[in-house]
Amino acid sequence: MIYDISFTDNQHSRELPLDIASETSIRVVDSHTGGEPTRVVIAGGPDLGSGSMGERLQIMRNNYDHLRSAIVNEPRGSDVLVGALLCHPVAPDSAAGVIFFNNVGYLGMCGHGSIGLAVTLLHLGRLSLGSHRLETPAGEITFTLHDRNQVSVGNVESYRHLKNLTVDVPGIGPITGDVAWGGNWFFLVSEHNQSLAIANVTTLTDYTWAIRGALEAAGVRGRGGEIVDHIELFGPPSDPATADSKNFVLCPGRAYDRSPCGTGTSAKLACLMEDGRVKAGETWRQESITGSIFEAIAETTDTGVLPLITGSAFIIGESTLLVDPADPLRYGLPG
Ligand code: PYC
Repeated sequence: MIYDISFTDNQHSRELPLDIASETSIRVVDSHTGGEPTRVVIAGGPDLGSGSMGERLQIMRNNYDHLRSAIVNEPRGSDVLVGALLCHPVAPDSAAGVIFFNNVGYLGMCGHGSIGLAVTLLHLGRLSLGSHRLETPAGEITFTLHDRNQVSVGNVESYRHLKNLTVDVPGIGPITGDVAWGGNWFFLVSEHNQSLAIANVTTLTDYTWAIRGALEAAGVRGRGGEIVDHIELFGPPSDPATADSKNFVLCPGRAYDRSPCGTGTSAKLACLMEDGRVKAGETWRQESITGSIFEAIAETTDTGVLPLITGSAFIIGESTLLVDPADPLRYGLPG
């Protein structure tokens, strides 16, 4: 059941010109999902019209990118923060629409962010427990609120695009992986010589950043020509009794995902299922570099898999961001 969801669009337009109002006061709720933060903008965001989430993303990118930076970048945020702009949905039976963004740009979909958004809407009393539809730039997804923290996200169709692709990475050598879609584009690497330990994140960041650069230099792209901007390394779990695999995920702005990455886990599951290593309906437990775990199952379609990702989020703050026109750093440090 949908309660009185009020959306970010036009929150202050009755009293003040939108630009002034939206740059003055932005209400946000912060949560973390397995350690990865989500900042949901619940009021004071820009008016992006009534088109699809993909169309609104383009308007935000073209006209309001300074607000993205103001909301997630330092000094109000940090490189690791993912923003989620709550929007009016197009379809009346959707609970909401959302545009996800980070320190350098926008995300088609975000698994941990959808879990964070769901828990935020429940926390605000705007949604009840149960299943709801959510419109994202990558397509419509569903989420089910099991309780105040645990959420299952029915992600967009996920699939492998390229198998066993080898790129020559300067300073590292040949690296082989798969290019797969899970709502974002991933290069998934299981064969590497890295230790997936939290103490090693600086080295892991440099290593995966080098792989990303090599993919770009080699012209490796997603199916529609999109940049492959998430790099995912896999290794053994800390404890095989609780997880099947541990990952390290490099995000587009060089931050690493503290959660197991919902879209990355979806991409992984698509590859595992195509290889027959996980069957439809079997659970895959993906551990993150910080030790948090998502559980994933999927059913197959003609062209990929439909993953269901389960994780938990916790509310960690509610605040009003103030953007003072006199502040030379009002739009944040550039990402
Ligand atoms: O959970 O899908 C995800 C995600 C993408 C980037 C950061 N988290």
